[in-house]
Amino acid sequence: MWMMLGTLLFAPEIPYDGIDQDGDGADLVDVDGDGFYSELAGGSDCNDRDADVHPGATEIADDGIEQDCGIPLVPQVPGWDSPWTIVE
Ligand SMILES: [Ca+2]
Ligand SMILES: [Ca+2]
Ligand SMILES: [Ca+2]
Repeated sequence: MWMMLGTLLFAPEIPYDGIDQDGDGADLVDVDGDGFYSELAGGSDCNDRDADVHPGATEIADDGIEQDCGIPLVPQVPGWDSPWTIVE
């Protein structure tokens, strides 16, 4: 029984599965430790393996990396043909 419990306590944590493998009281949902939970766990971090990538991060232009996770910071383009666009 205690050996089994010890095994459970020292089991490696598997992120995002809703199960607390390592016994620290919570499932691991922020692997890179940037303070944003992974999208896989219902959070907003689109890359939980890179602490430099999270919503609100400074976007570096033209480097091919989506630092801010594509959280839109610019308003909808006027004139875009959308059923949701209110036409006056
Ligand atoms: Ca887990
Ligand atoms: Ca994270
Ligand atoms: Ca991240």
